[in-house]
Amino acid sequence: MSLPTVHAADADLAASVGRALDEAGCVVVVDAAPRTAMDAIAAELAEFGAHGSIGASDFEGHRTRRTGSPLPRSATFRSIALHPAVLAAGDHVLGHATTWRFSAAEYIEIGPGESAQRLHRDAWKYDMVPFDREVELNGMWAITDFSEANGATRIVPGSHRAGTDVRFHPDDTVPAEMGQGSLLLYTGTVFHGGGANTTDGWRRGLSLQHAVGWLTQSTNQFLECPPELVRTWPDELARFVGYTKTGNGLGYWRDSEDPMTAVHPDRDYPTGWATQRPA
Ligand SMILES: O=C(O)CCC(=O)C(=O)O
Ligand SMILES: [Fe+2]
Repeated sequence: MSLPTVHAADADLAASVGRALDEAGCVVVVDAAPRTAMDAIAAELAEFGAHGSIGASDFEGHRTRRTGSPLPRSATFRSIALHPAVLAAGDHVLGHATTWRFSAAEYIEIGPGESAQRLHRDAWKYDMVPFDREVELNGMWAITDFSEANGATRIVPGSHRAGTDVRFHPDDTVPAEMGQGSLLLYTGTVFHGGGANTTDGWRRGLSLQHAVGWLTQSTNQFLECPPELVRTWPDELARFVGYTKTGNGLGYWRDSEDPMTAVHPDRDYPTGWATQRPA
């Protein structure tokens, strides 16, 4: 099985993305953003690379640099975090929940000589609980071109349907080869892993995680994106990073207040536990 691809200019992008995710659990959205946007993200994050960790574990990679917190650090990433393909995919896969939201993003630079990452399901992070539905919709922006040789993410299409005891072999994988500016989207149950980099260049990607609102986010968004920072962002982005009520009585603060009152104390928001879907 090869990876389904949809062009970002597809007249019915949401339906095409949804169909691919149903069938394969993954899709490559071709030319989802201009190459210049990818170069801008790389430039904006470059100064933080020194803080990125190398060699923390086999899983994280000993020749792989991971730089966190791209939302507050990259204005260009903020401008595409709510990309129509991401919203369509999230609504399709996680629309069963009252809300779904951003969970984390990480700039992953796979260096020369890195070996392939162990195949995994991202949703395993939730203590391997065998959820009866998808709880994550994740992705990877190609900040550089992704080739099999430079470590393109390897995916097992269709593995979202496999039972909890099934494991896959690297031979079962397909490299998500894509040009700079394309976007791989996949559900939390799809087996995948970073590829081996046999070139002398770096494979740079911006990994995305989104989850249903009733699960803890991977990175603590309220520390990374505090109210005084989020105040300068569009409301829909503030909601997306987590300033929203969700479920049946989750995410409010103080006296049943909407967390947006912490972002905009001058505004009135309804109180109470009821969820307001993000605008
Ligand atoms: O770098 C990649 O291509 C994938 C990384 C990944 O799947 C992860 O760290 O969970
Ligand atoms: Fe992963």
